[in-house]
Amino acid sequence: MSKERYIAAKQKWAEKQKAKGVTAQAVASADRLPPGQKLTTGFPVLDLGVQPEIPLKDWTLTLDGMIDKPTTLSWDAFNALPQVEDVSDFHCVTTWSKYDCRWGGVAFTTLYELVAPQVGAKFVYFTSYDGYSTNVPLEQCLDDDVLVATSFDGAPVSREHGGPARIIIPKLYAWKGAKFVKAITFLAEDKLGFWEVRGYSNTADPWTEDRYA
Ligand SMILES: Nc1nc2c(c(=O)[nH]1)N[C@H]1C(S)=C(S)[C@@H](COP(=O)(O)O)O[C@H]1N2
Ligand SMILES: [Mo]
Repeated sequence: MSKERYIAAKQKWAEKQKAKGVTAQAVASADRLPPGQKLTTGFPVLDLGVQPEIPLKDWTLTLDGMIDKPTTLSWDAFNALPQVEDVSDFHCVTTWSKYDCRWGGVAFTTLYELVAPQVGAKFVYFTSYDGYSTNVPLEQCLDDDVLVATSFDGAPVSREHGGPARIIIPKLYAWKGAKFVKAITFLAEDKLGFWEVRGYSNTADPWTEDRYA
């Protein structure tokens, strides 16, 4: 992954923030809803039946694998990193979508810069405190709207929605975003996560109804 790619993502992020401020888009166009989805105004909770309770003093985020600077961040160290906010739509494979989710936290690109991935790193594997996991190509994690989110609508991400910290990748079905995230591992080869080994699509594109493999 090139330095240029990383810089381009950061630049795009800055331009976007400047253009829109932090306000949500006011009008939903008809094609904003991916095929087969229904808009919800609530916020359903999807989990494995466990909502782990992680006291902030015990919370850590480990970054490992094919990186030059492996690290484990405490809650304070994580929150000392530059903070961003992004408003995005959320699409669950079970056919509900939610518009204008205002997430705050640390941009994936910030972590990317911090850990210095090696050239051979092509995939990212996320591990969670509830035993969940999921996998995403590194390239897709470098888009400007990919966050490790610690806030939703200006308040801490609740335990049911994946607090203290969860991954947000708006362009993919939401199972690709690990709640209760504990580790981010950089890999040369793809490694299927929890749902991916259970028949969900590995690519998870809502716009092509890429739901199941
Ligand atoms: N750790 C963990 N992350 C997870 C899940 C899970 O069960 N455990 N479910 C996924 C699925 S299928 C969806 S749709 C979203 C749901 O997020 P929500 O509960 O905040 O709506 O989280 C994703 N991330
Ligand atoms: Mo989901």
